[in-house]
Amino acid sequence: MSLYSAILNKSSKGKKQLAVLVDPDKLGMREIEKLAAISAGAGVDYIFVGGSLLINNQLDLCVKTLKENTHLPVVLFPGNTMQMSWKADAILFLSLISGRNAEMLIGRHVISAPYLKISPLEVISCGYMLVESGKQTAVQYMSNTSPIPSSKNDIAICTAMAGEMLGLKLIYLEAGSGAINPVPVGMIENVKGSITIPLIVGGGIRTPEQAAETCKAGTDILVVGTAFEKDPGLVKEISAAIHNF
Ligand code: 1GP
Repeated sequence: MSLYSAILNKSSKGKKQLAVLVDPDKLGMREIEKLAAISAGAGVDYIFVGGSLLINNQLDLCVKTLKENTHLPVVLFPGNTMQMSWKADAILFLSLISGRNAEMLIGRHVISAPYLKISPLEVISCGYMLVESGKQTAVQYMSNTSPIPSSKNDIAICTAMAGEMLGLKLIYLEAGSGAINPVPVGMIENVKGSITIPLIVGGGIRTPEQAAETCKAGTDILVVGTAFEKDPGLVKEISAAIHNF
């Protein structure tokens, strides 16, 4: 079964899914091994790999280490076209539909398409939507785009609807890594109510309570990175909070 079919299957049954985000620049291989082992034992659904930059050139090694230490699907969540590894299982082919930067909407995709075509990666298209979250985040700066204001549910709804109508397979509401404020619950509810494809939400989730609230609002896949880098013990707690939801 393809990864996307598995995501659709779980989402259609109302099963909440947790993705642990690993940024190869922020963790050493020992820490990655440990996080992989904890994730596998805690019922995590996916490992996402990516970051705004790749300073250490450790992507391949990071994916290999993850694959050796867990059976979980490893999904590339690339900050740019350099972040490719054939060792992963799938890639989120992100189009930054909240912005008006043509490079992020389609330009980079044209460059990477022939490479992805011959790769063994499952390519899953994803409408990526940045939401204002209290301060400028790395992804806003690097993408040179403005986020959707957190109070503008109508803009978020229409953007997500357009993404689905264009044939994108997932919508990702992103507050940004380490965001002060996560995506507002009201915006998640509104967006979820206006699309039929699975909804990913991430950025600034630090507690099991926030995780449960986010899932209750309609998130299908919750992504957490920073909180797990600081305290890998939280993986178990947040996984329990969303899977027993
Ligand atoms: C960032 O949504 C992810 O792209 C996760 O954010 O690091 O704040 O958990 P955090």
